[in-house]
Amino acid sequence: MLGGNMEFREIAVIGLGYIGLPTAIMFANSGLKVVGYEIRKEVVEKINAGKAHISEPEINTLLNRAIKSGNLRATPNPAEIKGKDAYIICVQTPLKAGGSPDLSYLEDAVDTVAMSMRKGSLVVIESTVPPMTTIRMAERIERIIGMKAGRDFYMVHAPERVMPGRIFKELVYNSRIFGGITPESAELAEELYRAFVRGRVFKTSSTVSEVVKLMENTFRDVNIALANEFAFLAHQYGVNVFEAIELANTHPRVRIHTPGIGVGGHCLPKDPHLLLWPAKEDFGLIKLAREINDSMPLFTKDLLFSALRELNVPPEKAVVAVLGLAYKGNSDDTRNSPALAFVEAIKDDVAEVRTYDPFVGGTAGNIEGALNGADAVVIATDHSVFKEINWGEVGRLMRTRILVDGRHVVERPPRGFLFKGIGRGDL
Ligand code: SAJ
Repeated sequence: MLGGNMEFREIAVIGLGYIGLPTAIMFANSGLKVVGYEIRKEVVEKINAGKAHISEPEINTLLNRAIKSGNLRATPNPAEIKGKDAYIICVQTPLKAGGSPDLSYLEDAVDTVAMSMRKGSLVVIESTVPPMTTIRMAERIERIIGMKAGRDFYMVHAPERVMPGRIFKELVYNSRIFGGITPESAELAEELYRAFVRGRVFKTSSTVSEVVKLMENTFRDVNIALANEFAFLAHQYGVNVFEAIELANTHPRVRIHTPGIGVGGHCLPKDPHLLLWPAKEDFGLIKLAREINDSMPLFTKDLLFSALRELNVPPEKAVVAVLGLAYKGNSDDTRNSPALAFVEAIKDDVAEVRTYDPFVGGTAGNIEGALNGADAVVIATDHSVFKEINWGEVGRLMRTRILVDGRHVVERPPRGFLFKGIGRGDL
């Protein structure tokens, strides 16, 4: 059945990662028949066994429900996604070494969809992409199957906006933007997503929707860079930047973000580059913000080394424990993590680096294992458990008691420690 009031019964989700899997689960638990297409065979096996390969609150319960209902199954076989009412593409769009977008995953996914879809199918791109990409992908499908976009099939950009840690709530209650290559495509997307979306829906063109998504993350990245510059100034003026930010944020029109060891994840470090990529001229502010945020692991290194100097610990003899490798608190996600960049920045200049992260495998078994005999401990991720550390107790295990806080986890410097913190110019 073509055009409006289309019934979406059977759909396919392409790419079962941090966005694709929760999205597939939501549609399946809303009564649609969902085939999840994923090239990683080991991920497919885990999912069909009801085990998620990513950590997110509620995910295993909701995945099991979807699998048990028979509404969701995963497959690495493209033959199993033929003739679906809709295809939702949730593949990664990383950057290449030089900073240009790598759209190869997206192009592969679009080609697979083109070879699988039928007349009247709706194709949704949830991946974050440079402006005008959805139109280019529609043209790509037209070239492959000779059907006309907007007449024989529909296409929309539907950016995800969810925050890891509360994905399932935000999938339902966040407002959504549907950018269609035609208004009808956007209408159809609303019909499809109303299966579980309760938030407000806004419809626009695909290029506006692409730009909006990139603006959202760039806005956050630039504001974090500003907060980091305030932290630099706080060290010069001898003030506690967090006290100053708290007070400034009491102003009705001020919302200063939180300075820290850096900006990680799959989105903020990359999206400003996607926004600027097709642009015809240079845009300094957005680029400078990226440079400032990328410099924060080195700023943290300077804090550490100034503490080692103060206590006459030669860096090349120093044992440094790093708490947290994930890019943000209570997550297992280490993509573009500033904590990893920090470890990389110090590892050749100190005697030993030990890491401890309760969410990430391959680190010390417990905090005691990381701190035993260490000269310095650096907090690189704001996991909630780190707020509970009894510094008096664990400090006794250390050779030298240096504490560097890269994530404003420690409110009051513990006694007996030389304490340094990003933005803590008051100490
Ligand atoms: N960070 C700071 N200071 C802050 C806020 C964050 O240093 O004030 C750091 C975090 O520690 C982390 C990085 O920035 O390393 C990014 O964390 P985040 O919590 O800002 O965002 P993500 O990447 O987990 O999710 C963002 C969200 N975008 C916005 O809030 C505008 C989310 O809504 C998007 O869906 C997601 O990007 C995405 O996938 O695009």
